[in-house]
Amino acid sequence: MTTVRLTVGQAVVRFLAAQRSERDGTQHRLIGGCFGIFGHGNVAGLGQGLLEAELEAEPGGGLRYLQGRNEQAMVHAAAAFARTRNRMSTLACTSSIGPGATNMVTGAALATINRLPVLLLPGDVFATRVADPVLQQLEQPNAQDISVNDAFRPVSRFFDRVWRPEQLPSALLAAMRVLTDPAETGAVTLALPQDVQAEAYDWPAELFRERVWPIPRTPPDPAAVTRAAEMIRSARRPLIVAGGGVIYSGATHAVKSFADAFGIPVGQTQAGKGTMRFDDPLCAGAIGATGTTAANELAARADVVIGIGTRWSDFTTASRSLFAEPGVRFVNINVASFDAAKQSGVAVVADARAALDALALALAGWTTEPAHRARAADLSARWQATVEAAYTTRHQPRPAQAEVIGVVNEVSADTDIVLSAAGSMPGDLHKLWRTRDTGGYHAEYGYSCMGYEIAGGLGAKLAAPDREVFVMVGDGSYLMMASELVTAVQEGVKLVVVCVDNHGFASIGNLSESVGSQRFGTSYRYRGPGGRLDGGFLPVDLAANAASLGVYVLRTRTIEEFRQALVKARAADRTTLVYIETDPMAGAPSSDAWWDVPVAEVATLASTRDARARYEKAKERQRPYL
Ligand SMILES: Cc1ncc(C[n+]2csc(CCOP(=O)(O)OP(=O)(O)O)c2C)c(N)n1
Ligand SMILES: [Mg+2]
Repeated sequence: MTTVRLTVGQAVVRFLAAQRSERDGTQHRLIGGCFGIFGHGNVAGLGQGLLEAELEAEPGGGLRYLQGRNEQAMVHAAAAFARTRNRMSTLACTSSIGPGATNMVTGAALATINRLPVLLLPGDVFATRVADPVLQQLEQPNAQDISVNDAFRPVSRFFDRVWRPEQLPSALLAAMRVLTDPAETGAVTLALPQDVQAEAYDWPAELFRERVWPIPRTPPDPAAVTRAAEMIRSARRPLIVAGGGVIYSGATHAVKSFADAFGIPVGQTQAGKGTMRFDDPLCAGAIGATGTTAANELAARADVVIGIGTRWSDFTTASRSLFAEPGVRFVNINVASFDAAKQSGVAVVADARAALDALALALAGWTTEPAHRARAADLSARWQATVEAAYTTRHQPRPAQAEVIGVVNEVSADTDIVLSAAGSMPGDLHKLWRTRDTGGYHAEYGYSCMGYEIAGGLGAKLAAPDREVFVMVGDGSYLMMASELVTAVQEGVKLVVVCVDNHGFASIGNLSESVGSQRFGTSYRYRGPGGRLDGGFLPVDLAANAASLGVYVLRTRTIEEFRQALVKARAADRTTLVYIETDPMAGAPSSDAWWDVPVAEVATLASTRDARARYEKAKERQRPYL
């Protein structure tokens, strides 16, 4: 057997550079690069391996190193990269031990919830223990084989710790399998003790050959298709709910022809919003708590709901209050049996495109009544009028966020990407964004993690350099993590960042008010004379902050100024932040749907008691789907 003598760090890098994914006959590099922040836990291992690879690589080969500012942000960027590449490629992230590693835990949870592949390589404590406790080691007196990296276990789809070099091949192969399994994918964590990373071993040369990981289009069980077709044929007012699985499968055309052929309107979850053009007569737009009145009215009366690639989050089902028809039943097309079994649905465990093709054959000759299509088209047209009005309210003195969204929609080209994650922005975008292209809408709403926006924008742009990326970020999210602006500047990766400043956590302010908590603790104010946080607004200058990081900044006040600045930002050749203040009280049009946020059952405050009464009333509409 031919062997190659390399350290574990060098071997990991060489292995990752040789992995490919394949679907529908097209191959991709599986690992597009490696983000890293070095410390004693990885500088001499993976860090040294990445350096050698960079020095030895042919152009376009090796494993490109990207320098991060914050380990959490590196993982967000990797997740956004994977999402933009439809999970065919992702990035690796290497960190030191201790805080560098645990900074990645939040990113791991985000990736796993959103079913996005990311490869995490945290450094770990000494395997040999000779020098224990190493700097940053958390010692468990009762278990010496535990380190902080065990915190990755519950948030990863695969976790392994490589205590000995001999374990590396099996760890790497298992990691690639999970990254490329559409049903299992998520965060994959290989914890690498810092001494092991630098240790040499004679690896079989075979380990480093190019490997192709096929991403399957799992066909459905014919009996499941028959059951699903029977249920759909019995429907009079069916509705499709398209989730992220539609997009990852590349099934948007399949959904469109299925909807057209059988006359079934399509509501979309946050992850599924790229599925259909906004002006398609059967596109009912966003569904659920942040949905359109069109999709939500169709949902309220639907007798059969066909979920495709959705995990049925509470935002989608309006906390199980949305589907109100007494006999409503579900068909679930999903690669993961876990999701396919939800809502007591007929489970069709399969790739979305493969399942729709099979189901279309089984439904041949059937269609809904013309009145159903007409009603869907009518409701959607009415919602589009609502959107138009929200885009053009001309709210004074500061504009409404909906107007900002309208301008971004107007200035962006069809294939540009709009990206958001937390605050009022993703909900408003879900309702109001006029989707024109698959992949043009990127809201991270599985974890809805403040701080994802800029890091995610970086990942999306790295994955799609030919598309403009509009990062929509609130002041709260900006303050939580704007660090990757520096990485964007460093890499010459151009983002358009729209920073919407409403002086605090407006979304939570509104939520707080609705649960009777009077917007407590949600705006950015000084402590006032009475000892409460009700003084004047804080003098935070986020535009100056961005400029200090090397970003080109355009400050705007009116919506007209904003439009002009945005045109300029889109044409610019470097990362540009457009700053605008909006009115936190000017909300988007209502979805008429509910979201279950429990209200205090006893309270001295009248506002809370009133909210509790409303809450108890709303809960009456909630039901299990059994
Ligand atoms: C990491 C994290 N912490 C807390 C929350 C809860 N949360 C959701 S939105 C929000 C406020 C966001 O403020 P901002 O970015 O200014 O957006 P706005 O609500 O003002 O639109 C908070 C605190 C969260 N989603 N993520
Ligand atoms: Mg805000």
